[in-house]
Amino acid sequence: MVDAVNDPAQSAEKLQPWQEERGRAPISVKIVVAGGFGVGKTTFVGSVSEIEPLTTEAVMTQASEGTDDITATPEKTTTTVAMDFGRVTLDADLVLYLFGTPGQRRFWFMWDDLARGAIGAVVMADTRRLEDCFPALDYFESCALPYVVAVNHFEGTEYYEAEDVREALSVPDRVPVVIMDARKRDTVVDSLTALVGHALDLTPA
Ligand SMILES: Nc1nc2c(ncn2[C@@H]2O[C@H](COP(=O)(O)OP(=O)(O)O)[C@@H](O)[C@H]2O)c(=O)[nH]1
Ligand SMILES: [Mg+2]
Repeated sequence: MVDAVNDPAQSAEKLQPWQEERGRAPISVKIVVAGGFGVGKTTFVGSVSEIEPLTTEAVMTQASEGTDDITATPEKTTTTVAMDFGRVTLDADLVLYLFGTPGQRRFWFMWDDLARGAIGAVVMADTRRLEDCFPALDYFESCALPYVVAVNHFEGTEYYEAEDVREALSVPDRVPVVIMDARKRDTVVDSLTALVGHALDLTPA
């Protein structure tokens, strides 16, 4: 992570219209970004956040050997030890606060706190390790929090249609499934827009 505190150029964040104009009161909502270890949650938050994303990456040490499975992501040398946090203004007056869950099982105790007050969740999936997102799917189904499945398609891996992933995961028809790339801002925004739309559909008028 870039050290924003020590780099004034980096920390000079562009102000959003809702931050500059008096009398403008944006709607702020909380969104959880979940999924297995190495699926791209930190990348997802970093791609869209208009503030320097707060992340608590730590260099993986031998302590996490055997605990964190990096066989599918051998280039990964850091891991999120607590959570990611970012902010994105969608639609001028709708501000999303993104909270990335820590993937590792030993941090699941944090999920209830992260989910509290959220309007919904993005469950990220990697088609090479679909089963890694089952705990997140089960969790959001059990607490009836609206969610979408965002399939982070890593280039060079086989491409699957959204409907194939839906079937493989047994995700209900009402849940949007989107194919995206966590490094590409527009596809991350599309995933978030799908979630906000889905959450609104489920909210009683
Ligand atoms: N090629 C490719 N690499 C990605 C993509 N998304 C994430 N990565 C890489 O995969 C690794 C794991 O991503 P990260 O965001 O740290 O996963 P997290 O554990 O879910 O937070 C990192 O090295 C990322 O740079 C993607 O869409 N394509
Ligand atoms: Mg992470």
